[in-house]
Amino acid sequence: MSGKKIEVIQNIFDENDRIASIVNESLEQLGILVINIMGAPGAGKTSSIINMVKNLPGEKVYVIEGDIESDIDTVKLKELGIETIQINTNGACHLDAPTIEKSLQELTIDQPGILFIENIGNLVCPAEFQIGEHVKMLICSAAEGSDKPYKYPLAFEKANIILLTKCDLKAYVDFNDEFFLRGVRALNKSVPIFEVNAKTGAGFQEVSQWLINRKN
Ligand SMILES: Nc1nc2c(ncn2[C@@H]2O[C@H](COP(=O)(O)OP(=O)(O)O)[C@@H](O)[C@H]2O)c(=O)[nH]1
Ligand SMILES: [Mg+2]
Repeated sequence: MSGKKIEVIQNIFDENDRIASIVNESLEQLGILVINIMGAPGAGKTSSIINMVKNLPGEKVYVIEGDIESDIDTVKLKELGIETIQINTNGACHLDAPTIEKSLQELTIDQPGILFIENIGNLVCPAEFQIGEHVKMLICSAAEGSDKPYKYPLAFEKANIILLTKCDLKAYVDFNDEFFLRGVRALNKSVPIFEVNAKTGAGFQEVSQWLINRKN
């Protein structure tokens, strides 16, 4: 790659990080904990948000839904009474900080709480862009197979918390716990891993408690 090209890409990352830290600090001052939810398409990001919210009865919750197209998840969350706004990237494979900064103008933040930002379904690019978050939450489903830490290391390396979703499907997809755990620990020695099942809600009380502890 030419020197000029590398310089331009570096400038894009620098400008993104500059705006990400403005978003991060301004929301922290309002008492908002920002969670960047990353994971492959269909990993269970929206289902996890719904289950976490159910276990956060005392908290004000805000959601920003990121999708390439459609407002299906936003409609679902709004029907449950969750304050949600939609971002459509029209092709872009990740959210970035300028997009979040702009979308915050649409969100009425009237009290402290937790802001969940569901990133675009993609196990690669979202891990490379800060969006103002305090916590990077990786959603990885058992159905994706136990080799994902080996194939998509950056997302696992950067995660502050991992939810292993669809644990009810482990037996059907030959999920290898030991192999998965070894892969995660080689990249990230201390990240907490919560095993959950969005069909029954199992494991989400512990996840929500972790978020409350992190916020306070
Ligand atoms: N069996 C099972 N299905 C799940 C679980 N979590 C999510 N799903 C299903 O997986 C599909 C994708 O979930 P969704 O939350 O929309 O994933 P997203 O694309 O990452 O937001 C939906 O059909 C969910 O009902 C789970 O824990 N167990
Ligand atoms: Mg979703």
